[in-house]
Amino acid sequence: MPDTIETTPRALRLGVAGPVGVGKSSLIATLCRALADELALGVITNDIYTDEDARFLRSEGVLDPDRIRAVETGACPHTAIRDDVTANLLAAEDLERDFAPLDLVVIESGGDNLTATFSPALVDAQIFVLDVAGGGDVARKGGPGIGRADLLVVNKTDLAPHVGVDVEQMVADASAARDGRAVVALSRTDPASVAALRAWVLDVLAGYRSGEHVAQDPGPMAPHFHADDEAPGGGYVHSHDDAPAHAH
Ligand SMILES: Nc1nc2c(ncn2[C@@H]2O[C@H](COP(=O)(O)OP(=O)(O)OP(=O)(O)O)[C@@H](O)[C@H]2O)c(=O)[nH]1
Ligand SMILES: [Mg+2]
Repeated sequence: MPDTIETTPRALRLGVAGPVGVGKSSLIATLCRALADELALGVITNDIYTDEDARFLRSEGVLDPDRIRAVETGACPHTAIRDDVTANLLAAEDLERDFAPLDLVVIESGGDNLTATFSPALVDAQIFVLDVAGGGDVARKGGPGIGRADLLVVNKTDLAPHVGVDVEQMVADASAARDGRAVVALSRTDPASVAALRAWVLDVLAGYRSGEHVAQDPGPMAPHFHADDEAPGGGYVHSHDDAPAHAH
């Protein structure tokens, strides 16, 4: 019997969050293509009602389909990536057990608004994604993801001429909101931007393995209330009349 137990460090868990349709699944497909030759990968998707994103990623053929697992949250996306991360943690552990050793598990949040971020109990690092089609001013709107995610991606830069957005200005606004934290302007059609994203991930992975990288919490949701809660006194309030009943 050996008197020490060899433990392999677990995979880096990388969250990808951001509003609906900004290109989170596409970014993950791009990352898988860029990294699959050198890293052992797994992906977890979070959708409210379906496994649509997992299906999309499987159909892209970027990974063995069984390395892509879906968590159906049945509630607001932030519930499963922040308030109770159990389902995602179990999915990550399952992936790691089934395909050990993995280097990287990428977790896609369901599309939400500007306020949803991952708990550091679930991910070691997180990317917040905006796209130029959402408007250049979004970068100035702040919030925990824009301000403090480990990386902010300004996506779909190839669309900028069509939607009248100045990418350099949007990146400058985003950088100003982030106290110098990293920003990458990305288009899946621009290999140099994909290389920048790939290099950022490899850098975080190296920092994680050396123990230098520390998971950061970008901060909680803005106070809000759900239709089945009592309204708090004042403050920012929104309700989810179409969401299944759930509590926080
Ligand atoms: N032109 C262009 N379109 C893109 C790019 N990345 C993604 N898209 C398109 O944007 C749309 C939304 O992409 P998704 O990857 O599904 O976005 P998502 O953020 O995962 O969406 P939800 O999971 O529904 O929130 C799709 O039609 C993509 O083809 C890009 O770099 N350039
Ligand atoms: Mg998606």
